[in-house]
Amino acid sequence: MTKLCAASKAASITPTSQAKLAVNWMHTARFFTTAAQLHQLPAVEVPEIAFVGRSNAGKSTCINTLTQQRQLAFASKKPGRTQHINLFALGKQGQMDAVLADLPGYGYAAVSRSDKQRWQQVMANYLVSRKGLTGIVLLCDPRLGMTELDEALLEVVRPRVEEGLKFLVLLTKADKLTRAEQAKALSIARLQAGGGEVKMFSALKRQGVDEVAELLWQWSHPTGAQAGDVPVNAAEAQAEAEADTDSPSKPS
Ligand SMILES: Nc1nc2c(ncn2[C@@H]2O[C@H](COP(=O)(O)OP(=O)(O)O)[C@@H](O)[C@H]2O)c(=O)[nH]1
Ligand SMILES: [Mg+2]
Repeated sequence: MTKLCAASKAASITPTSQAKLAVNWMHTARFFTTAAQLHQLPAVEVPEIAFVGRSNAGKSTCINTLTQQRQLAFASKKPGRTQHINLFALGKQGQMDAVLADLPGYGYAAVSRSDKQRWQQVMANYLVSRKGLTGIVLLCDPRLGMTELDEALLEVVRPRVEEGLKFLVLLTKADKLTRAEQAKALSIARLQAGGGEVKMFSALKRQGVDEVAELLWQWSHPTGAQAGDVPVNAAEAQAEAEADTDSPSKPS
């Protein structure tokens, strides 16, 4: 309780402390539930952020890196086998304030045509009609670029994005590209995403981790954090950030 008060007394949240708060918030992620069909998913009252992308794009690795948990989203050695929508809860225990949804990867060649069609349908239903869906992170291996399937997904969500659904394209495995290649991949993806937000990410180098955590925090807390909403360890991060530096607001 005292820690929450300490956080709420902070005059303002600086960019660095906000990133720390967001990173610590991501670390609260834990398994919530799993379902094979949209109608089997529970309704949730908090913002939900979906991670989508082709098999092997680096989705599981990205979720594990963002949440600093090795096995949260199973980094499958057999792409296309995780055919469930998995939900992870974020926020202090007993006070879930957002949900991450890990959707099955698409485009895996060895999956039968009927399985592919079934999954495209489940995914499209989810993206079009899931209530509470606040944002989508589309992961894409920049060495492949945005493929037809990614573009089909963009088309499916376009009406919701026009109505305010948040959207981020994350170009993964940045460590495999030179700086020049990264710059080129970013500009191509920005064109394809129609001006939407695009960022580079590397789980290996931890590139983009703070920025993505901060963006997801902002998507989930559009009016800013209320003291009571701040998870305990995020509040700790805030207090630490205040103590870390010779901040002018620190009493002398
Ligand atoms: N070099 C590098 N490899 C990565 C990165 N992220 C994922 N990978 C590799 O890409 C492959 C697919 O990753 P995975 O997370 O299972 O992809 P998913 O099918 O989209 O969930 C695995 O061999 C990962 O080790 C990254 O940032 N850098
Ligand atoms: Mg995976």
